[in-house]
Amino acid sequence: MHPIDDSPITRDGNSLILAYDHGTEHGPVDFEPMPKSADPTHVFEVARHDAVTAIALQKGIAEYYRTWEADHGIDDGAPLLVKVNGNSNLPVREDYYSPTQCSVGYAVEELDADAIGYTMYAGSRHEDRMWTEFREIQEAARAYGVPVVMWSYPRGQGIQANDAYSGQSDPAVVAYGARLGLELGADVVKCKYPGTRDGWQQLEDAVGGLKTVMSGGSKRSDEAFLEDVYTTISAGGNGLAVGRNIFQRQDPEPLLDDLERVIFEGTDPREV
Ligand code: FBP
Repeated sequence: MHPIDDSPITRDGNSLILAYDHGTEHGPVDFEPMPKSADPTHVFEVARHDAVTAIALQKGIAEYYRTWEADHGIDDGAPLLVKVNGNSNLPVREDYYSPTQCSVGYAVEELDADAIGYTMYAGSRHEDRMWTEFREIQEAARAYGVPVVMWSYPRGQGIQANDAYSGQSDPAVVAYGARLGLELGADVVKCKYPGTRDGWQQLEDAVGGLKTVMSGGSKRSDEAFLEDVYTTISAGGNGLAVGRNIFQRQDPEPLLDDLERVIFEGTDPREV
């Protein structure tokens, strides 16, 4: 059986992954609009909503999560997706690169991870290195029987220099990144929303049935956000991996209620 088929990170084939790796990727600036979100335990509580099928954390916060669960006697928290690579926006690099900080063995054996996450920057000067690192991660995840979610974000000098592409949000670039998830052996591919239904359809047409989830992006209104999510679901998408649109809200529960209906019941947001 394919590791995603009986994985707790999906429900009826779809997922809502609450991403909370922003302290690594963007820094504390992402917590400023909602200062309580800097406290991981606040977000761990948010992840207990029924709609959430996984919480995506870097190694250190994943250790914190498991300790918090044990200290509070929680045995029904959100499944854990350990993001095994990541990078801050502090270093000066010649191009995009996301180094590995956690082995799959540590994630599964020590953290009891339900899934593994990996960011891939195809188009960067460091693409070759990342492909090699991903190979090791994907093969280790197969050996443990845990699914791999690829954050597939083509970006860098190769994209900028290619006249065929208008940038990292170009639907052709997003679709290429999604296809690489299939080619390289991911179980779910997480992609930036290319802005239109046609753009998401182009991606779906490229992935041969691989599960796809939309990357949340910067905070917008409930209506605009739900509309984007519904657009991807109605074009064949399998859900969402979202951070700022949840934890930057004072009370994310009503939006999670609505997302649950859109993602798992296919409800048009104009009806929720
Ligand atoms: P958001 O919903 O807040 O966009 O989070 C999704 C995510 O992929 C995070 O996992 C990650 O920290 C961030 O976006 C990376 O975004 P970018 O590389 O575009 O800055």
